[in-house]
Amino acid sequence: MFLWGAATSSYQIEGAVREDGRGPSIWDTFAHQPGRIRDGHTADVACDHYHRWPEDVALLAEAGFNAYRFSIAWPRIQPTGRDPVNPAGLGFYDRLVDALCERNITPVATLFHWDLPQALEDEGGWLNRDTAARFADYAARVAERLADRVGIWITLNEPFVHMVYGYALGVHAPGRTLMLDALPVAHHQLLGHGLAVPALRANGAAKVMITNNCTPVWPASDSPEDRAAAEAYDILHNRLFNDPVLLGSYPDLSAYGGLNCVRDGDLEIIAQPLDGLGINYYTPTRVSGPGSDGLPFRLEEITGYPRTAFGWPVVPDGLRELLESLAQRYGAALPPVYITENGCSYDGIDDRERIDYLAGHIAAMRRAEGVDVRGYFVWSLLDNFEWAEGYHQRFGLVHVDFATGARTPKASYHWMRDLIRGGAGNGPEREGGSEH
Ligand code: GBH
Repeated sequence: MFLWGAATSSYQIEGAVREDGRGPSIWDTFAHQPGRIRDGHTADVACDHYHRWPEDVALLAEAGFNAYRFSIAWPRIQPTGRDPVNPAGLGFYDRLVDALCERNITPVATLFHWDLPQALEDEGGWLNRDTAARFADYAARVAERLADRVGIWITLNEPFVHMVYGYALGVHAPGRTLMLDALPVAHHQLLGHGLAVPALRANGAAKVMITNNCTPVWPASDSPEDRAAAEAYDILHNRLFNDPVLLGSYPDLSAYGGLNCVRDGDLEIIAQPLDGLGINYYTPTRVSGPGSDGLPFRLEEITGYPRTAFGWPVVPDGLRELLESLAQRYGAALPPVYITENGCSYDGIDDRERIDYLAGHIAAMRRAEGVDVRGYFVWSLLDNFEWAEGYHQRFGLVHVDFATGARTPKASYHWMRDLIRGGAGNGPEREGGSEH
């Protein structure tokens, strides 16, 4: 059965950051530092999902979603990043998973959506190889409790973004500005993924995958310089995370100074066979080359497309292009693909632009040839804490009034419900539902 779902992440929706024994995460620390988040917003309360989750499960059910992608906050499970486990933290996700199952909604659980326990950051975070082993232990603890009911496990969400925004540019937690010295963060996250896969399966996990955010890379012109820049950017953004997982090898990273922290046997650990590949798609990336700062590329604006409220260009066919390029590059090594995030920021409850966005991207997904696409998850169920933007960007199918917590389904929510009811639930290939 094709999975139609909505996605969220723990830090962006839960709030209740000091409740029931949760330890601090790097995002609590970061959001409370002055100047980090637009207007000084924090996620201390966010959507208050920690208390309002029954209402959110009801919203999923009423829309007809048969899957829900959420993430588990590591510092609720292991407040310091290691045992002992905090039973109240596990209990929260246990009740959530039960409620989803009662409504016939497949739980899709992400283990790491960037909220690392602060205690592990104090030991170097993902720059420290040991964090990979800690992650596998945490994965085992969660699976012991939930694997009998979770349909799909996702180890990491977007290790590229966590490395670049968190450790290279410092615009996300933990706020480090290491530029190319951040590269070990890629390897240690991937190693954590590779160690977690067998830990999850040993504890009963049915399906395991990773979610990478991928982007089609467009050279700004046909010049050899721009084409070389596009290839270099493709290596950093897409292949650095897909190649080791699917092929067991790193692409040529010499333009970035190489990876010096890889030990014998690491790539075998990372290249565990997977049950799927999660792909988050938002926009293509246009580059020219080379950059002026020692980088082999320069990011260029994409013109000639509409933009979301965030300013991101809306390029639905980029999703088809991306899926087909994955099929071409990886061939038989490409497992079934799940679009684990796709969505946009727009204001308002009568959000016709979001309907156009979703309709365009779902149509593009259906056009893609040579890829076995098994699921599509809208980012996001709820308006939520959009990282460095605070509450300014609204990605939800459901509007949240952050003063009261009140939820109001938007036009796009009703549109998704009609799409799923119209028979789209039977497969990605069928044209279901109404185009408004
Ligand atoms: C995801 O990251 C996250 O998983 C999720 O938590 C987040 O809330 C959601 O997306 C929305 O941001 O400036 O036009 O070149 C998305 C990663 C990185 C994708 C920046 C778009 C830049 C677009 N994004 N990227 S553009």
